[in-house]
Amino acid sequence: MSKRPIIIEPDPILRKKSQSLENVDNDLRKLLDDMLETMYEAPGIGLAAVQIGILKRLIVIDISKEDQKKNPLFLINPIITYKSKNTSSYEEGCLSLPGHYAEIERPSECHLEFLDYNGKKKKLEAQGLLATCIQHEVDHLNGILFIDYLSKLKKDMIIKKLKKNKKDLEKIIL
Ligand code: GNR
Ligand code: NI
Repeated sequence: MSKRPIIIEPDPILRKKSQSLENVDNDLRKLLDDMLETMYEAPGIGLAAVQIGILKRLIVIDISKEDQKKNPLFLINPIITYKSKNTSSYEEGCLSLPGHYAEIERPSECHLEFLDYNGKKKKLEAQGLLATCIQHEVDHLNGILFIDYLSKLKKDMIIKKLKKNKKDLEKIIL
């Protein structure tokens, strides 16, 4: 397994739509293993392949607490088949928006169909943090970030700060 660099906003790759997978083979599983290591190292509770620059419909999630047994979830070609009318709000973060957090309201429950690590078709009914995380990650596959749900003013302010961080970093490297 190897850790890969995470792409930070603003970057046009994060706005592209990811493509479905045709089959699940060992190369794909190697990529999923790299995604999981990258997520654990970050650390984060979810990661979409686009965040390491790969436009494929792949997600890894693990919402287990630090003192709990790891519980990785691999989602290939996920499709949300149901979103509840009820909503709930969580303070969201994103590894592609380091240092920025915001309360985001989303359906509190969702149902999902996907292929698992072995390419087997699975269904999942999610609530709470898992439902929020799944929706955040599926958004990534469609080029959507959580800041897209904020006012234009708040969103522009966050993008401006991230841009400045990138510029300042360039100066240090050059
Ligand atoms: O690590 C993460 N935490 C998080 C918290 C609330 C809602 C969603 C998330 S996902 C995020 C990691 C990430 O950027 N995934 O794309
Ligand atoms: Ni994210």
